[in-house]
Amino acid sequence: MDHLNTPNMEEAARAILARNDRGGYTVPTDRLYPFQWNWDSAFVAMGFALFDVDRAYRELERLIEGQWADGMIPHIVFHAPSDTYFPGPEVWGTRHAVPTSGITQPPVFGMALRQIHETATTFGTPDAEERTRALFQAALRSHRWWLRARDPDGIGLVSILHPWESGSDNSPAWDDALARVPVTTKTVIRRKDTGHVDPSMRPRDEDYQRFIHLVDLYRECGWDPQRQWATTPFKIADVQMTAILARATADLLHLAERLGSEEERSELADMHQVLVRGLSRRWRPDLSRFVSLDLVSGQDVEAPTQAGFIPLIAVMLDGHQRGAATAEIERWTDGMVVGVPTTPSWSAAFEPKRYWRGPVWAVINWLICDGLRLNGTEDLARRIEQMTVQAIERAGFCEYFDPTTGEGLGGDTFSWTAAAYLVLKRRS
Ligand code: 9WN
Repeated sequence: MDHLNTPNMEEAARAILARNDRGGYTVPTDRLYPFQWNWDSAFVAMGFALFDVDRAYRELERLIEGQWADGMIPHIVFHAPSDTYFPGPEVWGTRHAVPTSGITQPPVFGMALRQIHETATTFGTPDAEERTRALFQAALRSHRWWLRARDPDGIGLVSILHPWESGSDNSPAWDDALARVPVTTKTVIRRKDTGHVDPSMRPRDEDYQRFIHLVDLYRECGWDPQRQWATTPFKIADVQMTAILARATADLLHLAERLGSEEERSELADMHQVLVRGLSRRWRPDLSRFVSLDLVSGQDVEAPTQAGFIPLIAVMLDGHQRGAATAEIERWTDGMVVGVPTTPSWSAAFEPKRYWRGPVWAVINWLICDGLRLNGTEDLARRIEQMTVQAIERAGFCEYFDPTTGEGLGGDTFSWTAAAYLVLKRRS
């Protein structure tokens, strides 16, 4: 689809964001994902910030309409009904005024808020400070929830209790832990995704059975965080999630320098230190990457996935680690038409078209490049950014890309791919 490579690509990206707008919030793509998703919206807001700061704020403001009283920001906010997605609000059975799911997703929110605020201040947007303050408080409440509900033992790593929380749903990283989850469900599974997208590009039915088993279990816990923590067979202290939380905490701390109280600054500084320390302990020199920890088995999660490099957005590596991580990312990308694969081609778990088991995701590359830049590895960051931009120009604004061919896969006219294009194009 080389015809897509025109100077109008940026216009096309903005048109996708406009087309997926449902009134101040953006659906990831029509039909396949007809609601507001947590981390999608944060990436999308950073895309909007480049040309419409007011709309960027709106995206986050609409997301926190779904925030729970305990601070959790759910992974889906069901603002308006739709029957093109499973599982809908009736399966989750949560009790929030605006219907929501009962689990969360990576807290990119704080990273987006800092960026939006900085753009707004540069352009002198009149109500920026007031809007940032309100969103800052929401973010702070959600970070407190993360530490309280998802690191009750204070190990400096936050846990996911469901693969959907990671945003990398069927990643090989969860295979061992998920094998402990029964395939029995109380809810009747009526998948809609495989009616929109080729089933070979989606999680398997067995994955869905286990995903829904966990939803049934947590619904029966009344969505109470302590009961869920005590009963779940799936509990992984995740380095990708922790890294995003740590980076977002640093960004909130930065905002707090001007907008927060002394107490909030010291609270955020403590939180940041705890998370960075926790992450630093997860570096494995023999693997040249970070590894998550399965809290049920007590084992390291050694399956090679992109999650191992995401801590670069939060941790300053020493020279040796930096060289090793960079070489490892290059090794994963060598021989690929487009990198960085979410699972490397030399892994037995590699499936170049199946969702989080190999395909390249533009927002993951965005995070990896932010991490490389933070760690002073500009060259590789620029190369990955250019590769990502070119992949989108060749194949379109697809949900993900086959690393071995560059083919665009999954849903099309995808919001976060459009946002990633706008952001990465400016850098490349
Ligand atoms: C479940 C919306 C979301 C992304 C996730 C991606 C996919 C949902 C699904 O789509 O997950 O949350 O039904 O497959 O894995 O990262 O946020 O784009």
